[in-house]
Amino acid sequence: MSGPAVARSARRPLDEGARPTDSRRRVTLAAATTAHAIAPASVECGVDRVELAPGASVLPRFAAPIDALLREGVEAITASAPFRHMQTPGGFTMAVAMTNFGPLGWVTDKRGYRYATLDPDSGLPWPALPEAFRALAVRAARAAGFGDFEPDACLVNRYVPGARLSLHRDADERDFGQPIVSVSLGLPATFLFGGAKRSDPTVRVPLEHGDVVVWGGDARMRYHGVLALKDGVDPLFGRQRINLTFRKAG
Ligand code: MD3
Ligand code: FE
Repeated sequence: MSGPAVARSARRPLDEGARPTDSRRRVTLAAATTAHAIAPASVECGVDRVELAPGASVLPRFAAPIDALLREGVEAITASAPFRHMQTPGGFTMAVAMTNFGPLGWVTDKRGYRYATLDPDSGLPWPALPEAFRALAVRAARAAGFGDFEPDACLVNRYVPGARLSLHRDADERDFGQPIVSVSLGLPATFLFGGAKRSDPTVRVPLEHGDVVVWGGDARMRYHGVLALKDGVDPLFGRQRINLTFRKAG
């Protein structure tokens, strides 16, 4: 096996003062996975990047410089589209609470999984996606080699201690050629990254506050999930983890 697949240059994308990924964390991330070479695009734009597998890149702390703004944005939308625990088609209540931003929102109920233009709880359109959120996702996708990403959906997941997301694939979007950009905020979590089949082995990827992961290419349809959240207190988000997933769903 080759060494950790990481690269970093002096220029930072969002904030000159942002701290670099410490070397222990780079090694932890790289050791969790099979190391892969880094495409030149991310090196050119000066972004730390760890490639978990072909098509899957972690951008450690990429969102940290705008974390306060992201928290305010999430708080603002939940005033009009509150977090709720949706029902799976099989009749289970999800442990993760969800809401959405943008033209399309992911929903699940007894009828199945789908994207909807209206919030089923209010009958109103989902809150608009703030420009700073959209720009963050576009920049992250570009840094990972996906230059023409235009998200039309942002699913917001809230985990409290004990909440987990079982192994699944994201298959409700129209074009699987489009990546998914995920932003982790608040308490750390252990992400499970599997293979093409549910029964394939998984690797555990630690995700921390501010980490952005871009899932595209060969990684796009792999099984994945999140282990039960450990208790703790995040200085900005408190006793919870928020995950934003930006998608081109329609
Ligand atoms: C790997 N959310 O909302 S984001 C989901 O942390 C979801 O809340 C998790 O899985 C969370 O569907 C994980 C990371 C993620 C998103 C999409 C993927 C990983 C992925 C698509 C393919 C492979
Ligand atoms: Fe998913």
